[in-house]
Amino acid sequence: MGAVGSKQHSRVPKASKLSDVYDNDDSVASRYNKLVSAFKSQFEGEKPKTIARSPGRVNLIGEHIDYEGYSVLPMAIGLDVIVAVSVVMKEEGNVEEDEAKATLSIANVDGEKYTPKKFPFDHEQDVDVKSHHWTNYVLCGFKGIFDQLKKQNKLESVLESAFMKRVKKVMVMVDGKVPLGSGLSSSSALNCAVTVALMDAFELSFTKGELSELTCLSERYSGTQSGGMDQAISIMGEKDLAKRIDFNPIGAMDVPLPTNLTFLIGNSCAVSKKAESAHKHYNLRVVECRLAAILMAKHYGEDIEKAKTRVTLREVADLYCNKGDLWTALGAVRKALNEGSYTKKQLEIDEGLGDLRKIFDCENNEAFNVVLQKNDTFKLRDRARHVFSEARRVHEFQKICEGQSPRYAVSGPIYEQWCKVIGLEPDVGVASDDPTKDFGHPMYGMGKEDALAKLMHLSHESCKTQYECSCDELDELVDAFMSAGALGARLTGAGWGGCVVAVCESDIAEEILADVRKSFYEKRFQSGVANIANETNLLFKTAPSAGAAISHYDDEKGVIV
Ligand code: NG1
Repeated sequence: MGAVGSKQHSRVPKASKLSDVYDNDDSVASRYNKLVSAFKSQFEGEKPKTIARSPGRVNLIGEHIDYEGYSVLPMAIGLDVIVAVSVVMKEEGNVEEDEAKATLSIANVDGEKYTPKKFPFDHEQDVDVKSHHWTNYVLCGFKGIFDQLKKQNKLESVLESAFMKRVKKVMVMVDGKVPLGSGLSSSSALNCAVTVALMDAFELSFTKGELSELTCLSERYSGTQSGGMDQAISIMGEKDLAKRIDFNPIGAMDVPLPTNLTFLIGNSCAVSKKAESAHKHYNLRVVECRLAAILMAKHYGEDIEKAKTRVTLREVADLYCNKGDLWTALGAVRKALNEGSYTKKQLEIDEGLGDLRKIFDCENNEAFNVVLQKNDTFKLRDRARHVFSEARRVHEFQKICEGQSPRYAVSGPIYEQWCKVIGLEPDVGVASDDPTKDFGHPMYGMGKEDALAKLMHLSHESCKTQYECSCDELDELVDAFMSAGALGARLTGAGWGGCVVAVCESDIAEEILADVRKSFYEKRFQSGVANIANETNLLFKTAPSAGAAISHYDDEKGVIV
């Protein structure tokens, strides 16, 4: 079966009953009831109108390449964020109410841990990135809706509409089940669920593609230079299908996964504090990739001022590397970029880039400003090597899922070690005049399952050694899955903590879970690093789940309609 089903032009589906979205609606029904009661008690008896949900995701392959323009291959998971919203309108002819400023009140079912906050109903307010309150992501979603209207030249007319002029207060109640800081994209699930709920409550309608793009951009208000994968799969995910998410323009193609394989998720128990550490992790990588793109453009003879306008590695590879051929791009990396790190001085003076702050528009971009203030060295070759090789692995992974025989895996340096783990003889490298020599290892003749697993494992090695976004706990958990009999395992999401995704033959999934529980989690339960009460959210099987959905609450029937 070929890649089909680009769904960006369709709208978020309306769920008329919970079983439209969830497999098990008993526990889900009580969760929705709890959301509704929390809403009523927080907002003095008001009733919710719209309830939207948007899921977390697990990325099967394609890490840290979405912001470089390359396709990634995630699937939505069953864990999601649900958001109940209602809008109270000003009473007609009530002068006092007419003059009062409208408000946006945000609360959480777990109000002790996630305290409520009230904001003005003002889409121009700033998100306070210096204090990392969970409601920041709700504000991102709120602002994104108006940004989208502006982009569509509809902002003025919507603001002047009878509906918007009469808004008195907007109430938002949230319940999240995606574990925080785990690489399963809790932040985007929240941002997307809020955006979809508010869109519906404000009587607006955007396509899935528009929602994916606007939530990608709006999440940047929280301080990370988000790439777009998480929001796109949260909005466009579908039951039983992984998706290849493309960018510029955004799209989601169905990728059927082999039915005899099961995907497992394990949380490393190392929390990745994405927003707080962005300057030395995520945003630093975005900066390094851009610098790599600029130096590659310069290597291809571009005038320095022109080269400085290059933003992504893909842009440069498409122009100069045999129309974006990834093998050629990998070869070019070795010629264009030095091994090791560049200092700021080397980049500004020796490479002639001038003030880096200007390139990254630091006056207007605080996220990049902090990166340049806090870092003096930038690794470019390893980062670019990861990006191009990972993009290639995504391509191979999709093709194999679609039935093509395995061909090449683009490997990192410890390919031999991996062969030992799964008991294969290391392949002989490819011809020595081939630019792919450091990276390419044939997979001819390999079974589909082993080949997919191999790609996942090589992806982890590349994340670990080239992109340096793994950590000891993630590596230990990858090893625990492999020793337990998984075919492949890798960190998923941004890394530096968070989760591992592993793949195994379905009939031994339970055995593997039991083994990993013993080898990785038992000691953590004992030491208190992990909470045993939370066990089912730490280690579990997962399958592709539905994406965002909208439902409406009917108080009389007391159900979702
Ligand atoms: P996490 O931090 O795991 O949700 C982040 C980015 C993605 C992508 C991955 C790395 C956001 C919201 N998400 O995911 O776009 O770049 O890292 O592949 O920033």
